[in-house]
Amino acid sequence: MDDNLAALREQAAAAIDAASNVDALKDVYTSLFGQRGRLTHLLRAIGQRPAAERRERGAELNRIKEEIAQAITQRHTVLEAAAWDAEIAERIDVTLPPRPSPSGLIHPISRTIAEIEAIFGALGFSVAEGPEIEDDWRNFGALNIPEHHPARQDMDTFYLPGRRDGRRRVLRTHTSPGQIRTMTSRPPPYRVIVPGRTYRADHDATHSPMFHQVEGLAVDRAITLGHLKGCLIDFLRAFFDKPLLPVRFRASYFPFTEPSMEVDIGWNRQTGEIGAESDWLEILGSGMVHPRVLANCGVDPREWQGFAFGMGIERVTMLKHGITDLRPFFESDLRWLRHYGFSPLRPPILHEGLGG
Ligand code: 2NM
Repeated sequence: MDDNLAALREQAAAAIDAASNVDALKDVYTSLFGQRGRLTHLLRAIGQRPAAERRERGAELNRIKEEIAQAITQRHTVLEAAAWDAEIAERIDVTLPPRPSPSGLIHPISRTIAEIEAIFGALGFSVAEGPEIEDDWRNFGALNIPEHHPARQDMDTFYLPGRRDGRRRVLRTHTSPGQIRTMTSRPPPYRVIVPGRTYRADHDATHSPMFHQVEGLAVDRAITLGHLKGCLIDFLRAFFDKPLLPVRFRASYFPFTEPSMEVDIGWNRQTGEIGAESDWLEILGSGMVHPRVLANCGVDPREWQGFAFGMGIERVTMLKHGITDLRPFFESDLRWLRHYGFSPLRPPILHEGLGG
C-alpha cells in the first residue's frame, strides 16, 4: 500500500474516534466521502493513472473505503445511543427514591373479579360481557323461569318503563343474560364467565340493590357433571388458597339447570376460618344446563350439553378477607378503601398462588 493511502487510513480512523457527537462524525464523513472529500478525490483520480495500475489501485481504494464506511457506521451507533441516554437522563432522575406508594388502590370487588378471571382463564374460559339493562326474555324467559315465578315479581326486579322489541326492560337480576347472549350469538362450544353488576329490589344490612355476580358456562358435546365438579373444586381451592379445602355438592333446584347443586365449603362457624372441617357454608349454585335453556338459545340439546354456575362477588370477597359488613363496599370511604384496597402493581397471577 502506498504511504499516502496508509496515512489516509490512519487519519480517518483517528478522526472517527475523535468525533464526540453525531454532528462531528458527519463532518468527518463529508471530509472523506463528500463532493470534495479525500476519498472521493482519490477514487476520481484513478482514471488519470496508467492503465496497468488502475485495477490494483481501484481494489485497494475500495477496501479502504469499505473499512472506513464500516467504522463510521459503528461509531454512529455508539454516538446515537449516547445521545439518547443523555436526553433521557435529562428528563428522568434515576437517583430519585421510589414514591412511597401508588396513588390509587384496586377495590376489593375489582380484585376478586380479576382473581376469578385469572383462575378460570387458566381453565380455558374467556370473559364475556352484556348490558346491565336487559329484556325479560334474556333475563327470565330464555332461562326457563316461568311467567309467575316469584323471582319475576316487581318486588325483586327493577322494571324500566317502555319496551324493547316488545319485551319488558329490566335491570338484570343476574348475569345469566350474558350467557344467553353468548349462546344466541355464536355456535357452541362455549367456555365463558360473565362477571358484572346485577340489581335486585332488596336493601338491608346484608343485601344491596346493586351487587356483583359471576356466572360461568361450559358447553360442548360431552361436558359432564364430573367436569363441573372438577372445575369448581379447582376454582374454590385456588381462590381461597387452600389446596385441601373441603367441598360438598348438595342437590338443589334451579329452573335453568337439571340436575342442580349448591356447592358448600368447609369452615368454622365460630372462628370464620375457611377450610376447617367443622361446618359447611353455602358458596355458589350450579348445575347441568337445562335442555330447554339450550333449545331456547338455538343450541340442539341432543348434540350439546354443559354446566353452569353462579356466585356472589361481595360474598366471597367478604369471606376471603374477613370483611363483616357489606355496606362499606359502596360508600367510597377512603379509610375503608385504603385498608382493604390492593396494589395495582401486583395483579393476580397464578404462579405460586394468586399472589398479592
Ligand atoms: C346459577 C346456578 C346455576 C346459570 C345457568 C345459566 C345458563 F345461562 F347457562 F342457563 N347461567 N347461569 C346458573 C346455573 C346460575 O346461579 C346461582
